Amino acid sequence: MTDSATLDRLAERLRSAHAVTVMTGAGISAESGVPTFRGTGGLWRSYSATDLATPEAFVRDPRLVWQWYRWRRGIIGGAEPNPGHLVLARLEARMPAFTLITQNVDGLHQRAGSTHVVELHGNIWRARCVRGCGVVRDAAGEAPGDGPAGEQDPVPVCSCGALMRPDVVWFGEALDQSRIDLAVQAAKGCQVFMAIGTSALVYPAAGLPLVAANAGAVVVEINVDSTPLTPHAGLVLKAKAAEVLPALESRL
Ligand code: BV8
Ligand code: ZN
Repeated sequence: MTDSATLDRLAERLRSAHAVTVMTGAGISAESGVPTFRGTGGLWRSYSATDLATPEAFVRDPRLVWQWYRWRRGIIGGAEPNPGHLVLARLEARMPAFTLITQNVDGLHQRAGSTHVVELHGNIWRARCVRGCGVVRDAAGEAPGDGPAGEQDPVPVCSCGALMRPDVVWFGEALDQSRIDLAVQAAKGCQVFMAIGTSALVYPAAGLPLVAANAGAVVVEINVDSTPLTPHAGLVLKAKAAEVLPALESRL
């Protein structure tokens, strides 16, 4: 089936749907210049994300981990939401029930105007106390000199004296239960579930499209590549998100 025929089918399903759920991964931010995890540029120095995005890495070398997050903040801070993000924000405004679940910590969906966003893996622009004294600060509140005087790349310290860490979910860490519940509810309650720009390898997020399929929704995959989800998808668009989403919107 051509992409055009698939786009027509998808537009038809969206028009008749009451509830639509979208789950995004790093691929939707790729055209904003934010490196994906598995694509080229996904490596920082010689480290892969799974090396650094772990509690063990933070215990081992918190400064290195903060250097990595600051590097990513630098890239994300200089990036703009792309047409893919913008179409999803507009779809939210026009659909009766629309839930956007993201694995991304970049905050670009919110900058595009999306309001109903479930950030499964947290947000890079917040930091929280490792001791869990409840202090959560956004990057703006983080003074560059927020560590021993004059130290390059200081590790931010909480008012209780403990270290601050990025407010994201690391590998081996449990996701926030209330966010998982929201995501599962949205997957079970939709007629159309769109998985956009995700390699569908990281769990529990990668299980959500199948939750939707088992609840009777049509699963749509938008990705430049095939993934473990492709065989389970009812509609597949092998295309760039920022190119195909405006084409979809023009059909609605
Ligand atoms: C947990 C935040 C347990 C940090 C992230 C079941 C089976 C196997 C393994 C597991 C399992 N259950 C749990 C695990 C372990 C693990 C896991 O899934 N490992 C994988 C690697 C096998 N999961 C966990 O550890 C989770 N926690 O299970 O805890 C527990 C329970 C109770 C008590 C204690 C513990 C936590 C997972 C979350 C980790 N944090 N991020 C940070 O960002 O710094 S994950 C991070 O990686 C992202 O958030 C995202 O989820 C993932 C990357 O995936 P994608 O976003 O899809 O990006 P990727 O680069 O891989 O792919 C991009 C895709 O886009 C590609 O397909 C490409 O083709 C496409 N693309 C590129 N350009 C475009 C495009 N598509 C369209 N348009 C384009 N232009
Ligand atoms: Zn604290």
